[in-house]
Amino acid sequence: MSRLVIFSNRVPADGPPSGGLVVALQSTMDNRGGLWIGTEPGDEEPPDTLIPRQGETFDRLTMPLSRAEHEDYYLGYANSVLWPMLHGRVDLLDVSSGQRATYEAVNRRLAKLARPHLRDTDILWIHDYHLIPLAAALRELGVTNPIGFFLHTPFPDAGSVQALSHSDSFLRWFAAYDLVGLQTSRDVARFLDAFRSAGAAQLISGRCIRWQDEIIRVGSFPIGIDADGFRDMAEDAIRTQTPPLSSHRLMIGVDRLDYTKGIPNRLRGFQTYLRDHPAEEDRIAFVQIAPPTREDVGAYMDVRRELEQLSGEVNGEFSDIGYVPVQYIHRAVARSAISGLLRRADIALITPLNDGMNLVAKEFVAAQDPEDPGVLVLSKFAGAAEQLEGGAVLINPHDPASVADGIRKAARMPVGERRQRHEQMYDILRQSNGDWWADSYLRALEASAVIRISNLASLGQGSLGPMTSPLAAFPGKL
Ligand code: ADQ
Repeated sequence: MSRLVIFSNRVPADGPPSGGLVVALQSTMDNRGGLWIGTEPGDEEPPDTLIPRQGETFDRLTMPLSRAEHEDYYLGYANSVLWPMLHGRVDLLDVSSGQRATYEAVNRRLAKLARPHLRDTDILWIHDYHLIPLAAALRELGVTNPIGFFLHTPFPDAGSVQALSHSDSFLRWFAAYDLVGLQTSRDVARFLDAFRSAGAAQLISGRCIRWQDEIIRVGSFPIGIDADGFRDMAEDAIRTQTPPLSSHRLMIGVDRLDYTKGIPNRLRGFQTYLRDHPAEEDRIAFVQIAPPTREDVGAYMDVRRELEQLSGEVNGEFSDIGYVPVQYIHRAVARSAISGLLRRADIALITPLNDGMNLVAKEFVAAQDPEDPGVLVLSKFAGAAEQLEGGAVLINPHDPASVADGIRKAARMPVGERRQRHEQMYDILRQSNGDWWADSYLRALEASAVIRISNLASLGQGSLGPMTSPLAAFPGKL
């Protein structure tokens, strides 16, 4: 088996994983071994070399970033331009051309420093929006290995891509990959449509496009979790943890505190629910865990303020002796404690405005007691909705009445229906778990690379008609 080399912005430390990308990839690397390369914040003058980091099951190398690189590459271009753009929040774009140059320069420096550590037989798998130009930089250095890319965020609509002043170079970065992996088939349709909208695109198949003399392959590979492992952790957790002291039904939200996660929207939806259902027996205690992330970026401070104000407002309006409607925990909570809380919860309220997948939705389903499962209330804009739409209660996070209606439906759902919905979702999680995700992606990557190496040119031949919109397959859904 070829050695797998993963690239991502951060390299995980030894110990329990945190964050969606690491949660999903670490078990693959624990089982298969290999090399994981990333960056880390460094000093004013970081060494121009990769530093080995401690780790047991696989090797790790990091490239320390200078303070200026961290500011312009990580906080700047990646998190203040690409992250909002990829989530369709072009109103939050903070474009400064210097930042883009640093973003490309960091990718080129990483390619140069990684190059001597690569073997001819390695398979390279690059992750997420921080490192999109890395394959192009590696190819410039003569790397011919299979190189795949996986985007953990949604792929945006063509209009958002065009809000970048260099949208053609953004699209071109993807052309250096043998395979671009996205979370959902809707993302694939948007990806193809972005090339169509940029002009001179021809669809070779539903998964392959010719654009400005480049062949680009794409596929949807919904990221999965180890459902049985998470269920076991949740069972252990409730045996050892003290239960919360509330006699009310428990509803839970778990997110990084990010404006894409729609946390203020869910509080407004909960507020609407409480206004519409004043009876004692309809009360629900809502626990929202939202630790800080990216606090140096302005938009994150705004959402924190809004959330603090809204939870105070809801508690002011509805608190009673023995009842506090909202408990907002603004710190990281251990994964095992989260699994126990998810298991205890009667409802999970997951309302992102836009989300690549949302692993918490899957973790909630995995954590449930199959005999008495809780109900997943899920935004239709989470990637997870594509797989879980038959079992979850889907809502529109922009409409407080829709959120409130989802909560009411979940709170009143009879046990028979809860069991049947849970069973359906759990089966899907088991079939498409984290190992399946990585294996199916890597198999497809190897197949794509074989085609590129053996016969790239002939694929683009033949008479291909003008491309129609791939989004036509998603009527009313976009
Ligand atoms: P994230 O935006 O980080 O991931 P998510 O998919 O929900 O979002 O994954 C978060 C992971 O971190 C989960 O395993 C969760 O349990 C954990 N986590 C979340 N909040 C936590 C908290 N308060 N304390 C401790 N742990 C917490 C990105 C994309 C997602 C995509 C993933 C994986 O934005 O759309 O699903 O990558 O591809």
